[in-house]
Amino acid sequence: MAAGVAVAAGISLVAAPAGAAPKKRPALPGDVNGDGRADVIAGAHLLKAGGRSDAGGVVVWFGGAKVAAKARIATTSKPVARENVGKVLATADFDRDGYSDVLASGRKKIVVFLGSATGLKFSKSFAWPITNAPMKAADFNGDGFGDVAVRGNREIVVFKGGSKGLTKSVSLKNGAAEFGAVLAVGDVTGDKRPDLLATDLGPAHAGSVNPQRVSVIPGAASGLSMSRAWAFLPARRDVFDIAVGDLSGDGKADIVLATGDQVVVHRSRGVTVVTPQILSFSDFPGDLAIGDLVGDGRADLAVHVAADNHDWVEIYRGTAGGVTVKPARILRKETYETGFGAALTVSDVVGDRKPDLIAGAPGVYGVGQVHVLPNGNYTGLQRLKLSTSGGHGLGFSLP
Ligand SMILES: [Ca+2]
Ligand SMILES: [Ca+2]
Ligand SMILES: [Ca+2]
Ligand SMILES: [Ca+2]
Repeated sequence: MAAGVAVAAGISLVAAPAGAAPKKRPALPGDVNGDGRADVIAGAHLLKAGGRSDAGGVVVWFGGAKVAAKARIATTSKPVARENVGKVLATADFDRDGYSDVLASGRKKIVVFLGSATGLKFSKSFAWPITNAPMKAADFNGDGFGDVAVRGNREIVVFKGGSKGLTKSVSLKNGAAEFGAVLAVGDVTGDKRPDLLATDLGPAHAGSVNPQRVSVIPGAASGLSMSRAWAFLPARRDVFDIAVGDLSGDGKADIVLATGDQVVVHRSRGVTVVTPQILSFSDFPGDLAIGDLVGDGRADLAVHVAADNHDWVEIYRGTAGGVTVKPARILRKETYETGFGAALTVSDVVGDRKPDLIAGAPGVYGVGQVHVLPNGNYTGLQRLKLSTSGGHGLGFSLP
């Protein structure tokens, strides 16, 4: 019998070849310190660092039953004035060492920070044609290493994770001038692999004559490829945020678009989307996030709404047909001008395996906080602050 193979009662066990190091289990996305709980990660693009104004950086608070109050700040090794690092963030374990890493945008650059037991550490920067480049991370090819897609010049560049970190793999193009202007991630096709979603144009594209087509580029073992992509034309062309999650509970992630005065829910059929459900707003819908905040096993939709210097978040319960017409919950206790919810994400930072709502609150004069609402409720609310003299501008961006 070959070494490493044992056969007993019809069951065979194949051991790892001698000498092969066991592969580390990748960190949960957002678990920077590798303790099994996602951490709160926020961009602080107006942070003063090394005496340089608006150099920017990334802040992490470690998750826990009570999220650690200590803000751990990471900046580049040589902060540059007005570089605004951290306006856009993406997180995954790019080198599969058990610590989630962060890619952050800057002025004409993108910056890699690596996770560790003590927080994020600057790794390297790449020159980049786009400032504040949209980016989304996920393990698109399913090899356990986090990958990341970043909008470039008339293309989306995919960096593949590996034991040495990120390396450039493919360029995705479809001829659109602003391909990737809005990016999102989720398993729209229902094969348990994350897919990348990308718009052709930004919502403010000057002289836009074409509808703002949305492409779905399926994740696959061979990586992302336009050859498998499909697309649909939303009725609106002012889509500025896309959230993806299985609201209907059929195993295929549904696609929700935020526009100037509507939220448009397209249920996924795997290779196409159905005629949308439209939620109309008399105020202004903003950032979107999806996760099971109601706790019924089906994902729900959180919508930031803004009106007259006042901001709140509405939570719509997922249903077989999309979402409920009326919100199941309205989170509206903030005073004026906090910008509560201007950035939203859903992540289990408390560590009870139920998703929590993380809401950026940029605040007046860009002082800013990040609010943690356990399971999307005020009970147990934590307001995280950045306590440095030069700290401003926190809470605009979440991965
Ligand atoms: Ca953690
Ligand atoms: Ca890592
Ligand atoms: Ca991968
Ligand atoms: Ca679905």
